[in-house]
Amino acid sequence: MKDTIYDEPLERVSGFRFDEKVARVFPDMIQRSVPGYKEILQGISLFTAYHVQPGTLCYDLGSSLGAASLAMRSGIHVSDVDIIAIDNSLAMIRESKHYVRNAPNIHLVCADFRDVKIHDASVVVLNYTLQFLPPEERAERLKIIYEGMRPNGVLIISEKINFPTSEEQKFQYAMHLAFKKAQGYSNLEISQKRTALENVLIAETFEAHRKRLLNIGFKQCFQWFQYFNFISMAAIK
Ligand code: GEK
Repeated sequence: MKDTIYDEPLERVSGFRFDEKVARVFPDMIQRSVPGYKEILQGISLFTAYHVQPGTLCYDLGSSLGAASLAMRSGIHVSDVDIIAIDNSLAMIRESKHYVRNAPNIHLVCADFRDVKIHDASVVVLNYTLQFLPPEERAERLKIIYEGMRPNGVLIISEKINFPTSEEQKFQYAMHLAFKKAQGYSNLEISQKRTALENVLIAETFEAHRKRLLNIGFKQCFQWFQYFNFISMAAIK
């Protein structure tokens, strides 16, 4: 289904929520809004194949319709591995059942991922989810994830980011705007969505992410993907 949520002028644009309307059009919305989304899913499959350990768990935190869980699943070639897919939107969890119904090792959990204990994890994915947590909570949350991971496990974090110089900030944001227009979004749709995401999605720089992950104890942190202001990082415990 095509995303037309913001194509009519709204009297008042309220804060973005992952409700039924969004869940219904989500595959189209994310594909047309996030440059490189498909390539990142391919990367998640490859990271999983390389890092997953037998007898461990994989976590997809903020799983939406389960795309990253399915990507992880395609990379698992060792025995006794389950995938825990967690999202706090009931609409998303309901809709995701259509996508993951033939995948018995994917367990859908409707919960705030901050309330779920992470343990025995060899692969953890935060694919465009951390950006929705208040920034002041992010270090503590990532530390808890780190503690629930096995040595040599991988944490993959994809985020919309900001840049340290105003020139690059302007340049990359203009290119993202061009990307959305090329995907068929109108100026009205783009500006109403931007208003809805203000104070809901809070971006940071790659350097801020990297420093925090290394401070927590991850032994390596690399940026492995970038398409304009969207990046993906891999941190190794
Ligand atoms: C994908 N990873 O397709 N606990 C659980 N879920 C949360 C929380 C939270 N605290 N905060 C936000 N979410 C997916 C795409 S979308 C990204 C992720 C986007 C959930 C929220 O309900 C939504 O489903 C998801 O995180 C973010 O690979 O739309 O920009």
